[in-house]
Amino acid sequence: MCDRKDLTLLPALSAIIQTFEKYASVQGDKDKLCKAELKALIQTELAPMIKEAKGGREFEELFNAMDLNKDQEVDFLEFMSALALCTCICRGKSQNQNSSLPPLHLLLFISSSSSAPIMSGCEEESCTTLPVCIYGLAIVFKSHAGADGKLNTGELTQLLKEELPGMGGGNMQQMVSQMLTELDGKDKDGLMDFQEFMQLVTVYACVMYEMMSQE
Ligand SMILES: [Ca+2]
Ligand SMILES: [Ca+2]
Ligand SMILES: [Ca+2]
Repeated sequence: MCDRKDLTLLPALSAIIQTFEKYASVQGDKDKLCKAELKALIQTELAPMIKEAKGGREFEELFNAMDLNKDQEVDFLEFMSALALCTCICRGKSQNQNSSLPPLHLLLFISSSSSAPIMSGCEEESCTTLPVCIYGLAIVFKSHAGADGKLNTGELTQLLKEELPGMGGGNMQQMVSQMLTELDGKDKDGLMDFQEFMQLVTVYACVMYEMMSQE
């Protein structure tokens, strides 16, 4: 069975990157998902997250929503941003914040209160599936954020130390306060909520993606 303690940030991100690369490299630009590649990825990897097979017009809407720069391809930043957004919507953190979100709902059905639908799609040999990775990111956040559901300086420092060892080095404190300031959204509360955390994860994942694809 899936052991939640095994779901840590780096393996989850690395599995997300590998999944993206697997599908993006099928045809054309190997760093971008064309429509056919995205469709294959969603149908194969996100099946447990989708209520029913989506096709035709709904897929077009989804693709257009994900393709932020309108080059008819979905690159890793766009892909990761969509996953982050989905995860936030799942947790009900970004409700009524952006009216242009609806197409992304096509990807979703994760219940904000229960992990059962995702974990039910987690067979013994497929613990690194995309939905499980996404769920893992939420677990990482939740396990550090405490009762208020937000990360303060100490909690973020602890999270980074445990999940991203080697990061920050001697300037950990400075880096943490910079992160908190830069990613503090509209609420400006000096704390990192889940949506803000997912922005951090997105940036980090993109850096990781660059590094991994240069190897
Ligand atoms: Ca491609
Ligand atoms: Ca694009
Ligand atoms: Ca905040």
